[in-house]
This record gives sequence, C-alpha cells and structure tokens, in this order.
Amino acid sequence: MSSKPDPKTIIVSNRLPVKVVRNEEGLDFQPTEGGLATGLGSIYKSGNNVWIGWPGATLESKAEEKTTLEILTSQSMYPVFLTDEDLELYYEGFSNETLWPNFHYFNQYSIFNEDTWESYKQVNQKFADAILSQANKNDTIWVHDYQLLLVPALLRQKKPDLKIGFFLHIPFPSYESFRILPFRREILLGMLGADFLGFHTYDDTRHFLSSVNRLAGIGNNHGIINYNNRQIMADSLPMGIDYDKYHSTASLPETLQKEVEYRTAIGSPKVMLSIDRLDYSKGIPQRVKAFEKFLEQYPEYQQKVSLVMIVVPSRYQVGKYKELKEEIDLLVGRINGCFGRLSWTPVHYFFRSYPLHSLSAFYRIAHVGFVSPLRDGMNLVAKEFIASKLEKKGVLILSEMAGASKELSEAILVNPNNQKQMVEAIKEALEMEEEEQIARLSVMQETLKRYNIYHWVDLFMNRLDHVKNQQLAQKTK
Ligand code: GDG
Repeated sequence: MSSKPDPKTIIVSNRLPVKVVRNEEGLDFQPTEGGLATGLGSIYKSGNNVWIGWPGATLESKAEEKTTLEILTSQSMYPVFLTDEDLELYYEGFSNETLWPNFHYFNQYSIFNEDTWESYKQVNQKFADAILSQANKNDTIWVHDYQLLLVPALLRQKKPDLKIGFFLHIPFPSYESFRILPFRREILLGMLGADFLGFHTYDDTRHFLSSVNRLAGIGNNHGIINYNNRQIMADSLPMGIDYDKYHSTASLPETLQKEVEYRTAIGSPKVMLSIDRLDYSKGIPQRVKAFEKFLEQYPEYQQKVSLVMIVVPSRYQVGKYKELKEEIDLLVGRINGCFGRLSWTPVHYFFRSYPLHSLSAFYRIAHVGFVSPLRDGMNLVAKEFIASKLEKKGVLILSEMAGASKELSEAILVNPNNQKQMVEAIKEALEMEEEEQIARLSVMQETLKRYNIYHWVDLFMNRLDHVKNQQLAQKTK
C-alpha cells in the first residue's frame, strides 16, 4: 500500500532567511532575522515544511552548491542558485529597475528592457521548477513579493490543484501607473495563478482589481475573481511585527547599556530618529531638508535637537541608489557645516546596519520617530518604534504614503512632499505634552500587540484555506 506524504507548506521568497558568506575557512551560513523570517519561522521549521529561495551569494563551484544544499536542507531550506547574470538582469534589472520604481510611482526611474524581462521570466521559471521539485499535490505554497510575480501561474500550469497564496510586500500601483509597464498583462496573469492574493492595504487591493479588470478584462465581486473556472480572492492584510520581541528587547541589559552610551555621545536634549534602507522611495532627502528648514525657521531649537539618521546600505549596484547616496552625503554635510557647533551635531548620520539591541537602543533614545517615505508598502520601522516605547513616551511622525498610516492614525500624519507641513509636524512632535504622547502611544501599542506578525500569518493561511474550500464546494455542486 502506498502511503501519501503529509501535506506541507512551502514558503517562497527571493531571499532565504539565511545568508551564505564566504570566509577563509569556507562557507558560513548566517541567519538574516527579518520580520518575515520571524513570522514564518514557526511554519517553515515545523514538520516537513520548507522555505525556498536564493541563499544570498553566487556560488563558485558544484562542490560549493552541494555543501550549501546539504546544510540548508538540514535546516528546512532549499536553495535556488542564481548566477551573476541572473542577479544583474532579473534582480537588479527587472525587479529593481522596472517593477520597484513603477510600483512606487517613480516611473521616471523605470527602465524597460527585453533582456531583463527575459531573465525575469527565466528566473521565475527556475523558482517554479525548484518548488515543483519539492511540492506534492496537497501542499500549500506561499509565494512572496514582486520578484516572483509570475511564479503562481507557472506552478498552476504544471499542478492545477496546488493551493497557492501570494503576498505583495510593496504597494500595488494605481492602474494609471501599472499600465505603463510593457509586460503588464503577463504580470497580472502570472499573479492570477494564485488562489489568494494578499496586499498590505485596501487601496493596493483595489488598484490590483482595477488593473485586472481593465487590462485583462476580468471583473470581480467584492474581491472575488472568477478566472478559468477558478475562484480567486484578493484582500488586504496589513503585516504586523513580532511585538513581544521588540517590546522585550527594549529592556535587555545590552540594550540599556547601549542606550546610555548613545544618549551620552549624542548629547542633545531631544532626539529625532529615522531608520531606512537606502532607497529613493523612503524620502530621505526630503526629510533632511525639512529638518534643515525647521532649524532655520525655529532657531531656538538649534543645539536642542538632533536628527539621528540610520541609512542601511542597499542595492548599491543600481545607479539611482548611488546617486541618492551622494545626494544625502551632500545634504548632511551642508546642514552640519552650516548649523553645527563643537558641542552639537544637527544630523548624526550612519550609513551602516546595526544589531537588534543597538537598533532598540536607538528606538529608546528617540523622542520622535520620523518616518516619512514618499511611498512604502507598509513600513515596519514605524511599528517597531512604537513597540519599543516601554514608558509610552514618544511621538511618531508618519507619512500618509506608508501603508502603516492606515493603522496608526494616532501618529502625526504628514504628506512628505509638503515641507511646510513637515516642519510644523516636527515642532508639534517636540512640543507635545507627555499626557498626550502616552494617550496616543497606548492606542497604537494595543493595535500592534493584537495585530502582530503571528496573527497576520494565521489570517493569511485561513483566507487561503477558505478560498480553496470554496473552490471545492463549487466543483462538487
Ligand atoms: C519591504 C517594504 C514593508 C533596518 N535597519 C536595520 C534593521 N532594519 C530592519 C527594520 C525593519 C526592516 O529592516 C525594514 O523594514 P521596512 O518595512 O521598514 O522596509 P523594507 O525593507 O523596504 O521592506 C515595506 C516590508 O517589506 C514588509 O512587508 O513594510 O513597505 O518596502 O524590520 O528593523 N535591522 C537590523 N539592523 C539594522 O541596522 N537588525
């Protein structure tokens, strides 16, 4: 008698939650504990579940690939090996120079190129093949993000009954932006291979449904799409954070030690904080310019407040990112040169990343969290800042253009393009009474505690199950 294997869940993302690093002794495997890795950790590590993705480095020989495969499979991961050319064309090219700018409304930065599109299709096929090599009929597949938009349909073609979920971590743009893409229809049909499609916000879902309707001629009924005799659902599902982790890290001895160290070194009575990857969507120059204007307009705040700005290196091979770095360097130099004193640095700027307890110490010393992206799918930094405020004191300035603003309405909400409003928001934040700070933060903490990352994962899986059950019910009618 043949026994059927237990159904498993396969998580798929461009990057695995581990990074291969080459050192003198050979290959080293370091965990990359992002929000997604934490939230999905309990899933992929249990039973025979697996996480499929690129291990973060190109490998130089078959022997290196073999070692990587062995080590990763023993940790419930399965690698997709990419070549330097794949990375240049599929990742830096189509993903980050075509889709990323288009989805963030930076169409002037979008490059349309047949070669990068071909590579995107090929690499999506590579991912689909890797998944198919691991997937059985009753398995659940959860595909993540804009690098893998074609994967759901590639899987569906080969295994029509698979249960496939897809989550987009960045905004889905309005039809007017999306329709600019030359390969727009193929992309939509790729996504429609999924049974359930999740987005951070209601607007992202609405934009997706509108494009499906107008570009593929497929309508919907309150997010339910009927396509190829299959019921598909699209819905908004804002991603949460591991609230308890950020809350408890904020009281660790090493965090508190760093906090004292940073507070003393910065010296300024008040601290504003921003943390982002180097990215033009994050509105970093606009934020620095608003701070400059603030110091000019309200000189009484000079020597009283500093902006601590952490910019984490990212996608440095992509031309626009290099230009952005140069722009930020110049701006920070200008402000510090113009306003700085021996005893006071207006902008403390760090182009590097930090371990979690240092990040937590920065969240702790900040009176104001200054999160002002021009466009952001969600923005987890805003949520982590709130979760780290054990005494409930602190003010969040948050861009309306971040998905997080839909949940965190007690923040001071700003349009990052409106400099005057940003300047006034800084003043309001610095002058807010403690009682009001506590009232606002308490509400936001309650929201984030309840709608945490584990809740998000459960909700996603429940929705996916629900759609699949509806499909079965429809079939048996
Ligand atoms: C994409 C979407 C969406 C940052 N610096 C350090 C560090 N970080 C961590 C933060 C946070 C994460 O990186 C950044 O997350 P964001 O949400 O702010 O932004 P993206 O990287 O652009 O993420 C975004 C997200 O996907 C999830 O769906 O919210 O809109 O663009 O967790 O804490 N972590 C450490 N050291 C650092 O220096 N350890």
